Amino acid sequence: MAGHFRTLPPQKKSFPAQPQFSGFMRPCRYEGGIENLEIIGEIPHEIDGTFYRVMPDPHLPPMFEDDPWFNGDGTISAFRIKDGHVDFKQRYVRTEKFVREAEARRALLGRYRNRYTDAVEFQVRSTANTNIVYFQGKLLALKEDSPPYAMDPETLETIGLWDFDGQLPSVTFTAHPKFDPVTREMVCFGYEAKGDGTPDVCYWTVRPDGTFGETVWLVAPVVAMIHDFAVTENYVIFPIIPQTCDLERMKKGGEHWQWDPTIPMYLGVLPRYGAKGSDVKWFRAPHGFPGHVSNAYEDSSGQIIIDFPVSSQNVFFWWPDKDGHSPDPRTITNQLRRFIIDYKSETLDLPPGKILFDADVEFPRIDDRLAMHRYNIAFTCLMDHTLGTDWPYISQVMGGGFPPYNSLAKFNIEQGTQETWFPGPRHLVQECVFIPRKNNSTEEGDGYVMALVNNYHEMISELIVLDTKDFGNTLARIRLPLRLRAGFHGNWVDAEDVDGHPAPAAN
Ligand code: V55
Ligand code: FE
Repeated sequence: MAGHFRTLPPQKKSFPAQPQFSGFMRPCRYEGGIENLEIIGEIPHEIDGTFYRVMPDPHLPPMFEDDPWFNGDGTISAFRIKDGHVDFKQRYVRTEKFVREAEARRALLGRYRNRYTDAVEFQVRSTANTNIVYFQGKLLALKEDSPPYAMDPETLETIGLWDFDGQLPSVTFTAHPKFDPVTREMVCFGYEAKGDGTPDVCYWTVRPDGTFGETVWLVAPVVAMIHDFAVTENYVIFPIIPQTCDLERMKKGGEHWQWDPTIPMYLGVLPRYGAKGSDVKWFRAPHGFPGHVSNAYEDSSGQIIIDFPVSSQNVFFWWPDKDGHSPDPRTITNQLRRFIIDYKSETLDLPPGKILFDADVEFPRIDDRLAMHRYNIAFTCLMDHTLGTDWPYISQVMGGGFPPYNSLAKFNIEQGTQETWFPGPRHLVQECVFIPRKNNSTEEGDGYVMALVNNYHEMISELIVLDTKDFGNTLARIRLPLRLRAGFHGNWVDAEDVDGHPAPAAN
């Protein structure tokens, strides 16, 4: 039976002396609330809503010393912004892992996505640590190996596992569902959708009333990670990350993932409506690591345009190749590339994609009113070594984690122009969100950008607000009296949006 092949190691009383548990990455383990956060500058009073974000934050010392950052317990932070004030709240998601470990006062879940290393048998291994989205009045805390956990958006109490009233067809659920601003559907998929090591992918849509629309089962050419995906009016696209799974390795207690430099970067394209699984076409771009999708749409001739950062290296360097090789994390860069795909094309081979900007970027965000439609503006995290970051200082206190980003960028794709916001020499940035301006402005990208930044000088976190019309300047810097570790994704839920998502902009 799963999980009982080895004796339970004693529980550690402190966190391992590893970069991912040190410095700014030391676990926060904080739940609570703070009203009226300190603000430097002014938050425009028209901003009325909540910024939700999630970070992996181990509640207890992990079973294994080398436990990766990706395996920490999901912690949801909420910043409620109204009348120029900010109230902060934070809670762990009460996953099965969290609840059972808290009760046992010890780690019971073993390696990342390897149930064979667990101390007990879990129904669901989710850490709920990757994304937090709003749907039908609830928050869904997401981890791509499991169904969502639903949470109360006001109290951040965990409601429980969410299977959409028994409709969920897949055992897994992506951390990156897409929200159609026109049809109001939530477009979803799961991979390893029939369990660990299965090549099955399930694609489905959830209508705004919660009933399921399309459900299509398809088969991937490799069992590998599909972290994000893309949706247009008529297609869904699945980019495959060349980190592959081997069930036999897992059964021996090894890692779920291994980097495979020999496979191409597959892009699976499926018609969005009325498709069968056999309608999927697996296009092949040159080997590379596809990052988070900026946006995708169809041009006037029906070709699919899809933009995402690509790295030539293994971004998940802590899962090396079969020989144990992985790149020095300081050398990993990503460039935003544009791929153009004709679903009807005879050939499945694609060129490497056009580099849109000569810049090292990740975590692209857009004006979500134009999701799945022609767009022109992307906001991203940026690494620019010319900006004057104090690396000798930061590197002593930052701890381990993702490739760090020292600034935010606003890109205008058609014009080829870039604007940059730099937080200062002892700061690094996390993923941003875009908030549309309220005065009936439907101009793309007109509004505000909000992001959490890490202040290494004071070892605190700050939430910053920028006006996209004056991108280089800081409108407001909201200082937390505490430090929040590196997180993944977050989303803005506006008080004005009936269902938490913006209506389409005039296109
Ligand atoms: C990602 C993050 C994850 C994960 C798989 O950024 C992929 C990508 C925080 O966990 O489990
Ligand atoms: Fe992600």
